[in-house]
Amino acid sequence: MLDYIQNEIDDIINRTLDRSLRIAVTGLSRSGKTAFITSLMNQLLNINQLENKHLPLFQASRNKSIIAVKRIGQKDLKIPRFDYESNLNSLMKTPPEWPSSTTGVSETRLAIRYQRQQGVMRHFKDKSTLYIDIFDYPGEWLLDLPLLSLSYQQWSLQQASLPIHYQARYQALSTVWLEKLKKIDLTTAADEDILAQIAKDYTDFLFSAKAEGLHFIQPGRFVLPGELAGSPALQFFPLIHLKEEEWRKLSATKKSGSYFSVLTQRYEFYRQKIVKVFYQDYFSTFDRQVILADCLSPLNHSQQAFLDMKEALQQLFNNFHYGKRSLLHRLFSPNIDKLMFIATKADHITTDQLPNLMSLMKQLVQEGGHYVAYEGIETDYTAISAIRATKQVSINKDGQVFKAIQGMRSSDHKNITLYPGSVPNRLPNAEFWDKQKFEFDTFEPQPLGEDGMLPHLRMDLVLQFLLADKLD
Ligand SMILES: Nc1nc2c(ncn2[C@@H]2O[C@H](COP(=O)(O)OP(=O)(O)OP(=O)(O)O)[C@@H](O)[C@H]2O)c(=O)[nH]1
Ligand SMILES: [Mg+2]
Repeated sequence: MLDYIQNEIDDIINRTLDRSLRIAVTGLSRSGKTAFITSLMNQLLNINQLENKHLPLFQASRNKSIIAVKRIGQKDLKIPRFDYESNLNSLMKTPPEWPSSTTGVSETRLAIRYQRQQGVMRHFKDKSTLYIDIFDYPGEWLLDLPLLSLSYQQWSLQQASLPIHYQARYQALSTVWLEKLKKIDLTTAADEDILAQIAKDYTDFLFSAKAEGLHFIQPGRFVLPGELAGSPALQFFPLIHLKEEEWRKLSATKKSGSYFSVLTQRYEFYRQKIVKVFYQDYFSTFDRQVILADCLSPLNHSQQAFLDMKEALQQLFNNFHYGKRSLLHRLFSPNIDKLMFIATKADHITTDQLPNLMSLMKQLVQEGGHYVAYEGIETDYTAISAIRATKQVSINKDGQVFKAIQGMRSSDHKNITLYPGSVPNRLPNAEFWDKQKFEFDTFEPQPLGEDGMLPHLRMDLVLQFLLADKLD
C-alpha cells in the first residue's frame, strides 16, 4: 500500500515536472538551419552511445543524466514531419551529400527523459521529461515579416528605393516585368491573364536575383510557393514606377475591379492571410531562439555579397528584436528568455580564427544599437559547425608549423588542404577584399562516425545554452 502511494506521488510530481520548450531556429536562406536541426537531433538521439565523448561541454552528457531521447509524435498533425531520416540518408551516401534546401514548413518533437539532479524533488529520485519542439521552414519566408507593417504603397516605394548596391543589379535584372507594367493603365478593368503574365515575369526576376545571391527577395513565397503555386494570391508586384502624387490620385478614385484595386487587394490578402498567419502559427509561441548567420560565404565571395548579407541580417534583427514597440511584440507578444546568435559553418576556418568570427558576428548584431532591444533576455554569441566538412590539420613548411583545414572538395571530389586566411574581427571595408585573401571551397560533409553521430564543432555549447537549465 505504501509503495502504491509512493508511486502515485512520484507520478504526480513527475507529471508536474514535465516541461516543454519550443525552439525557434531563425536564419536567412542557406544559413544552415536544416543542417543545424539535423545535427541537434542527431547529437541528442545518440547521446547515450557508449563512450560518447562528442559533447564534453554539455553538462547533461558529461554527468550522464539523460536516460533516453526519443522522437515522438508532434502536436500539430497538419504539418509534415521534419525529414530527419532523409537528411541522414543523404549524409550517409558515398560520397556524402548535404540535405536539400527546404521548400516548406516541417516540425519535430523530441522527448528527453532525464534524471533530476537538483532541487527538493531529487529526494524522490524522480525522472522527468523535457519535450522540445523545433520546426524548419525556408529562410526566404522570414524576410516577409516587414510587409506586415507596410501598406502596398509603402512597400512599393521601399522597393523603388533599395540601397544603392541593389539598384544597379536590380535594374539589370528587372526590365521585362517593369516594361510591361508601365504599359498598363491601372484605372482600367483588370485582365487576369495580364496580371498572371506580369507576375510571372516579376517572379522570374526574383529568381534571377536569388541566383545572384541577393537576399532581398520579397515576397518570399514567390520563389518558394509551396501549395500556393499559381494562385492569384501570388499574382501581384510592387508598383515601383508610381510617384507619390500618382498613388494619391489612384487611391482617391479606387475603382472596383480596376488593376489598381485588384493588386491592392491581393497584396493585402498576402499580408494578412499568408505572412501574418505564418508568424502567428510559428513565431508567437516559442520560448527560446537561435539566430543563425553564415558570415563566411559572403566574406569569401565579395564585398557586394557581404553588404547584402549585412543588410538582410539587419532586417532580420529589426524584425526579431523584442523591444515593446517592435512589430513582432505588438502583434504576437512572444516571450523568450534566451537568445543565441550563431555564426555557422565555422569548419571553414582554422580554430585560431574562431574568436575573430564571433567578434565579427557580434559587431553585425550590435551595429545600429540592435542589441539594446535584447535587454532582459539572456543572450550569447558563438561560432559552430553543425555538420563538419573539414578536419583541422597542422602543416610543417620549412620547419614552421601552420594550422590548416582539410576536406573533400565538392567540385572535383578531391581531398585538399588549405589555409583559408584570417577572418577580420571587425566589419571589413573594401580594402579587405583588395588586400587580404580569404578563400575556401565548398566541401562534402564528412562521413558519419561508426557510432552514427555527425561530426560537429561546438554543438555541445549550443545544447548547454539551450537546454542545461531545463535538465537540472
Ligand atoms: N562546411 C559546412 N557547410 C555547412 C554547414 N552547415 C551547412 N552548410 C552548407 O550550407 C548549405 C545550406 O545549409 P542548410 O542547412 O540547407 O541551410 P538552410 O538555412 O536550411 O537553407 P534553406 O532551407 O534554403 O533556408 C549546405 O548545403 C552546406 O553546403 C556546416 O556546418 N559546415
Ligand atoms: Mg533548410
